[in-house]
Amino acid sequence: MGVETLEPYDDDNIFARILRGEIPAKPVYEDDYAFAFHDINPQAPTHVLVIPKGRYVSWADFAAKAADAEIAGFVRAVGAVARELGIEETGYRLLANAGPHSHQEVPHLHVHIFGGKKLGAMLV
Ligand code: IU
Repeated sequence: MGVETLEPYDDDNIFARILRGEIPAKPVYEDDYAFAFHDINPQAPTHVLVIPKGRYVSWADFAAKAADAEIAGFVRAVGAVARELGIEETGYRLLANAGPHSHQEVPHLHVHIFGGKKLGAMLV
């Protein structure tokens, strides 16, 4: 079910359950601040989601509430994942949806990493 408005954090959202190990995911990377896994419905040859371990709905929520170490750790993790996926040289796209206008489906902040082919021009 889609998000109707940007809501408070829901501890039963699917990514919270993945973080708790209640639902399996195909892991790519993990450290103290972030977990990365393959998207279940890939939109590109490489399609990985990177999520912070903390309880944040959106980028703005994260930026407002997270400790500096969490922010630095998450940003570094996204970079580390792109390198580990081997797409740093060929290129990739980052995307973070927030709220209903963006079609955010899961209300736990996630950064999509798309790559592995020449992507289409950015659409809004
Ligand atoms: P969005 O930015 O909230 O629209 O993206 C949610 C993504 O989460 C979407 O690409 C789904 O395919 C993906 N996903 C997943 O990888 N595993 C799941 O169990 C569920 C969604 I639900």
